[in-house]
Amino acid sequence: MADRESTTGLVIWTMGHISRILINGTVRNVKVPGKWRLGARGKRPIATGDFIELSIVRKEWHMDGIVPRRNEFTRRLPGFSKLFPQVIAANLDLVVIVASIAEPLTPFGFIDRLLVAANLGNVPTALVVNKADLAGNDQYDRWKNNYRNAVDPIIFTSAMKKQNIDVLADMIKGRTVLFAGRSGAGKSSLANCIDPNLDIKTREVSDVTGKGKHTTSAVKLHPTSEGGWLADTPGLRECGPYGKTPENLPFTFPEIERITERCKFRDCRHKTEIGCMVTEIVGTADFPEERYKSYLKLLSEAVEEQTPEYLK
Ligand SMILES: Nc1nc2c(ncn2[C@@H]2O[C@H](COP(=O)(O)OP(=O)(O)OP(=O)(O)O)[C@@H](O)[C@H]2O)c(=O)[nH]1
Ligand SMILES: [Mg+2]
Ligand SMILES: [Zn+2]
Repeated sequence: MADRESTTGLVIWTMGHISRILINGTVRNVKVPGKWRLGARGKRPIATGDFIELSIVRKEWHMDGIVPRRNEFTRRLPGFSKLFPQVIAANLDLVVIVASIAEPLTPFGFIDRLLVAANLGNVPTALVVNKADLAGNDQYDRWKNNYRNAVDPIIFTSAMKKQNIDVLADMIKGRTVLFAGRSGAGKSSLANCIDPNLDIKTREVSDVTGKGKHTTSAVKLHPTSEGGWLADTPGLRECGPYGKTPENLPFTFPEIERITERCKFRDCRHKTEIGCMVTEIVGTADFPEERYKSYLKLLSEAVEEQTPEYLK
């Protein structure tokens, strides 16, 4: 009897019951077992960037297991009352949060949600503020002041005027990177600037809503030069960071995390507690008001999410 052939493959793209997996240099369609599909109760679904243990059974590749992830970028699946994780991508070197400074302006609150999701999943982050050609110095300062202590690096780009594309290209060189952000922010445009061979589709920002329409349909890894991978995501409308709790949330805000030990109470939630050092610095350069507002909003969501069903 021949040895059972087995190997490890990389998920390039996955949707429903089919994944496209790079197996020994060839991309193949492989069926996803029910327990690893999106929405399966209590399980982490399979994701782009996953390494899969595979073996050949009756001439077909079968998934035997998901190699434990080094990290993951996950949100709660929108539109469900129950909490289901949607792993957007796994095993990343970097999440580049692509925001646009205008047309459409990405709200700070949304960026904060992506930062929290990445921090919860242990994925390093960078903030790219695109469409810099549409903004002036005062707006750059507003962004820099808000995010200076929250994320590093922050770069201002223009896909249209080709500003700072070299800096971005250098940042992602040879790495596995996910571009995340709202529709119309310019993720696909930036990806194409970095590597014209990628030829990812872009589309006009919707004239009616100014919000931009979805042009990218699923998270897909594209091979880049020098051995890296770039995942272009469809614009995310919502991001509910999955797995946040009132206890872990303070550690996903670097401004809080840096000084949280100096609060009087160990379990301080940095709201109205006596001896809270965090509330002392809110509104200073160390912790801008807008970032604190995001923290409070996410904290109340985290409290809500942990309320047992029978009390809701
Ligand atoms: N002025 C200006 N327009 C830009 C820039 N980058 C992208 N755009 C325009 O913004 C629109 C949306 O760009 P896309 O690259 O498709 O945006 P996306 O983030 O990939 O959007 P989805 O795929 O829908 O998530 C297109 O019309 C681009 O030409 C920029 O730096 N400056
Ligand atoms: Mg796109
Ligand atoms: Zn505190």
